[in-house]
Amino acid sequence: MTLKTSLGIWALGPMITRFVPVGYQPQWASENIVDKVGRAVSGLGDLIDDYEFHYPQEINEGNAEAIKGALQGHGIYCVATGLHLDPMFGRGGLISPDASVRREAVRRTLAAADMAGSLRANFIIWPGIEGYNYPFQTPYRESWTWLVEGIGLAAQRCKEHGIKLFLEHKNSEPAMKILMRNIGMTLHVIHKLRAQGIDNVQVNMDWQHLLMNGENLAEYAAMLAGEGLLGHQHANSGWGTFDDDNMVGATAFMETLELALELRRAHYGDNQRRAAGLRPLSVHRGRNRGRAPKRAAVAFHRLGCRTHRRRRTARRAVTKRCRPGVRGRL
Ligand SMILES: [Mn+2]
Repeated sequence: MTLKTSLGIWALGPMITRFVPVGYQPQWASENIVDKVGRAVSGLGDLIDDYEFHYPQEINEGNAEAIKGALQGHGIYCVATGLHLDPMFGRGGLISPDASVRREAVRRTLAAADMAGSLRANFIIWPGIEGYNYPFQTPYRESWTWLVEGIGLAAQRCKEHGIKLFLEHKNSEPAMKILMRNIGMTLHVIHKLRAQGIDNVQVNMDWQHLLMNGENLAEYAAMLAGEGLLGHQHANSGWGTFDDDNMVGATAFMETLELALELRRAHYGDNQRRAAGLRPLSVHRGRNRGRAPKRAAVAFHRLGCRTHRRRRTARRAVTKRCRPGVRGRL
């Protein structure tokens, strides 16, 4: 199994909560994204293979080249949609009842898919702002239609680029009731798109998003693998029903251990590598960590590999074979 890691660059932010809106590490609030990438790469070295960015807040047409330089040979595995980061979409983007807002959400989502395509990265839609906060707020029937339509357009654009679309579900926050809130609703969207002939969509399991739903990690990894839908992984953990985004296995350790076993049974890294020549596993750092937890998180999912040494050897081989343009630091 050839697992690779990627890090969501947003984890190196100011650690904002609604009680401390400047963040617990306010010194990073105004940090330039290129400097942030440099800080990540110099601090993490070969613990992390590749990186992930939101479009357009973190990566966009204006800074992509500078970011690539700062990555010093590390790749960009995924670009994620950033509608939830813009106040314009506070009442939904793809499902906004305002047609002009909806059009802008679709335009940006397709631009994000184009950015991913231009980088040979995959595209993640976590539709966290596509939901509602109150009863009687939402025309549910139309909202669901718009959601499936919008995701379908994005999937089609990804298909034209030859990349995958990963769908990531979560039940709440920032929208209190997110439409695509569990694994079943994610499969509903995927099957609606399959019926239209769109088959480049897989599930991005964000582990705490499953745990906070009471969804068992290993069961769904195995089920998705059986359907050819086991996509990218966002690895993290949490205490209960909130998205703590803690480091991997800090809680729910046994469930996470069982997941590691199922990923191995599914030949997870091998499948990914054959399918896309890219890296399947991401480690998200949440709010409360320093160097040691990062190392622990990375060490954890090496459990899925026979030895770290073999992994590194295999990784070098893959890099040489698949990505001759990448500097040979891996
Ligand atoms: Mn995630």
